[in-house]
Amino acid sequence: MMMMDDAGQEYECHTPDEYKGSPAFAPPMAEVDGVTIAQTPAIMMAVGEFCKKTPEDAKKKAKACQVALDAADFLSDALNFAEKPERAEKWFAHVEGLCSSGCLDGDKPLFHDWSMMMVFNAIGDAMADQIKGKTKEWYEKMKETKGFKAWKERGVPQVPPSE
Ligand SMILES: N[C@@H](CCC(=O)N[C@@H](CS)C(=O)NCC(=O)O)C(=O)O
Repeated sequence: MMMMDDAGQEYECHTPDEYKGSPAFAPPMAEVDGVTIAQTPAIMMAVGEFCKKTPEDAKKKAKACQVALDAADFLSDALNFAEKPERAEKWFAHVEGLCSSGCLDGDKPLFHDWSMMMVFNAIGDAMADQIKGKTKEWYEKMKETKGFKAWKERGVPQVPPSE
């Protein structure tokens, strides 16, 4: 949603129970140009392509795909950061490298920036003391984007409430 709002792309939101399309194991799902996609990184890549928020260069595109998949692993690992703080340290060091090398760019966010932003949305407040340097600069820029502000305004949760 943030990426589409940032791109000025119109979209509709539906609840998972309304879904009657091709096989997809679990929400979130997105219908992009007539094709239904599940799995967050795949959704981000497909929506990024549709909204022209994908690097044109093949090598940069491959790296961007890596970052979207990194973001999914980071979020999954974050569930265990209380028991494994060294994993948090390793992930934040990795993101600092991505920001320092310009791979994550808050000035011109692409689908992989939005993928990583979902992680920071989820854990950024709780782990604010670990967000420093170039990562902090990137995160602050992302929070100032049209896409982030529009998503905040909509008040739609990033994940459905647990039952
Ligand atoms: N790897 C999937 C995870 C999907 C997932 O865990 N979805 C949750 C909601 S956030 C769900 O509703 N799961 C229901 C289920 O697994 O049956 C993704 O990245 O989208």
